[in-house]
Amino acid sequence: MSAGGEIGEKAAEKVLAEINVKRGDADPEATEKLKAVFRQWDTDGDGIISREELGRIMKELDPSFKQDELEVMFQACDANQDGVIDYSEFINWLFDSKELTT
Ligand SMILES: [Ca+2]
Ligand SMILES: [Ca+2]
Repeated sequence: MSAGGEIGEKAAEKVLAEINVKRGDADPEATEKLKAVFRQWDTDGDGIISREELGRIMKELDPSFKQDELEVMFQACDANQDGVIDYSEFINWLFDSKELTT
């Protein structure tokens, strides 16, 4: 995929490790955990993750995370490039859209 793939992938692995979910694990419990993470990241509760929200979270996960890395990663996550990350883009990012297309 794009140049953001690697940075995005590392971050995704970190997130999955935090909630103890394996990549591609589609059981209901894993889905519930991911939903909970999405809600947690969506701090203003509007159903989407903005650049600012993602930036805040990544800084929390990794204080050395840089703004330009965030930019690259955001581009990688925002598949339809409307400037925000919705739930399906979030799932595709964490679970690798190559294997999970729905
Ligand atoms: Ca939001
Ligand atoms: Ca989007």
